[in-house]
Amino acid sequence: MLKFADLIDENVEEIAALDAIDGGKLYFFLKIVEIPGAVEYLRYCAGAADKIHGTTLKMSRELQAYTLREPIGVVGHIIPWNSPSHMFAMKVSPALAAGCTMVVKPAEQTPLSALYYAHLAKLAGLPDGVLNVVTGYGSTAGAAISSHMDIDKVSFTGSTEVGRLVMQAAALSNLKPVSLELGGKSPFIVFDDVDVDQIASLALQGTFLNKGEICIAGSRVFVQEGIYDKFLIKLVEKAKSWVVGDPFDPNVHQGPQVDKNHYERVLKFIEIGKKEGATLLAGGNLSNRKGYYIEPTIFTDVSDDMTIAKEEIFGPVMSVLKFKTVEEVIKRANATKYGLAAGIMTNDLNIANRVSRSIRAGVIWINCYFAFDNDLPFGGYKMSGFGREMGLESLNMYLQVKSVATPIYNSPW
Ligand code: TXE
Repeated sequence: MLKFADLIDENVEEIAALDAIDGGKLYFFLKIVEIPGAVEYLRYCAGAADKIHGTTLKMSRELQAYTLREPIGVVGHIIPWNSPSHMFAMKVSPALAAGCTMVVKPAEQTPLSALYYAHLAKLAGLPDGVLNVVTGYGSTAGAAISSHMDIDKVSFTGSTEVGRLVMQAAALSNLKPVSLELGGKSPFIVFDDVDVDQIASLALQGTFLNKGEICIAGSRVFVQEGIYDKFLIKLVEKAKSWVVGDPFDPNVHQGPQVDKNHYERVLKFIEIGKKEGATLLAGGNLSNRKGYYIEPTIFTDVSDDMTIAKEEIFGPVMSVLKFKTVEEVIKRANATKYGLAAGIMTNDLNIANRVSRSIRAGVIWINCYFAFDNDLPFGGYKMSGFGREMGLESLNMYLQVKSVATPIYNSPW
């Protein structure tokens, strides 16, 4: 695994170029942040590989017993297109450390880096058959994995609709355990006491990073009424300097959407936002360059029941919502079928503590957003799925616990 990590480091420019070409992701972000982060997680899991063990149990009867933690078996990883390298590492690293073999199916939109990783894994000396990459469409290759009788576990990241199909196929085949990381509509809550300039920048990143194609995007921005107008002015000012263009240009903040289908889907949401009566404060237009570019778009006067406030758009579209009290914002932030992440921006410790415990989401960021770390478990509540990736928690998804017991005095039971 460490050799595999070194080889990825050595080829980072080529892999970054593949993900940029395939997905329209920013080349420099891939090269400097995303792929090095993926490699670090591979190393983190490699470090855990020889420290997996069970426990000796103190039994209530005259039995000696212990647990073994064994690899779960053959794992199927079905991954999406929005962060191909990060997703690959997040799924493959703990499964390798746990001692599993696996079949990885990258998304049909972005299969290139996964194939390159398979090639590097072979060069690193991983035995044949341990890490297999199979490209193909979801309804064929993906469905073959989730319904396969010889696959022991499926780890899926993608849409909530397909997550349901994966779980159904697992239930109808061999009842393999499933972990699902699905969509989100995360609240980014801004209280009156913050530094408006700083938090407006963070809010912008929270929605528009990776052109909004990110499951934890904080695209429901709740702003407390005392700073609402000031905050909007800052947001618009910053959105104007957000550069959309060629993902290989180091000065660009946002590349094109992944493909035509998705581009049209995002545009449809912008139209729905206008029709349902939200105010288009910034963006909303196509960029005048050729390709699937969309301007960073900000809607205000958004109410909780509007489609743009409820559905995951997965594009550069922010909804700004005004609130008055802590109680009110907790209720409204939780009024969603999703529960992946939340951002709480305040210098008031009591508010931060109270809101972080009241929001039903798997990751809460206080005065930061997208603050990932190898050690930080990541996963959803509600219809954002279940199971935890990253951290040492992720190993548990790929391990079985076996209990072994024997009488202490050799007396038959
Ligand atoms: O995802 P799909 P799509 C959300 C986001 C996006 C929407 C649609 O809102 O706009 O989903 O994206 C494989 N059996 N997210 O349609 O189809 C597919 O080949 C087994 C959030 O691209 O869920 C791909 O490898 N597998 C998200 C993977 O599932 C199937 C990331 C994801 O594709 C399958 C992506 C089937 N029947 C989209 N059908 C996140 N949580 O980060 C498809 N697949």
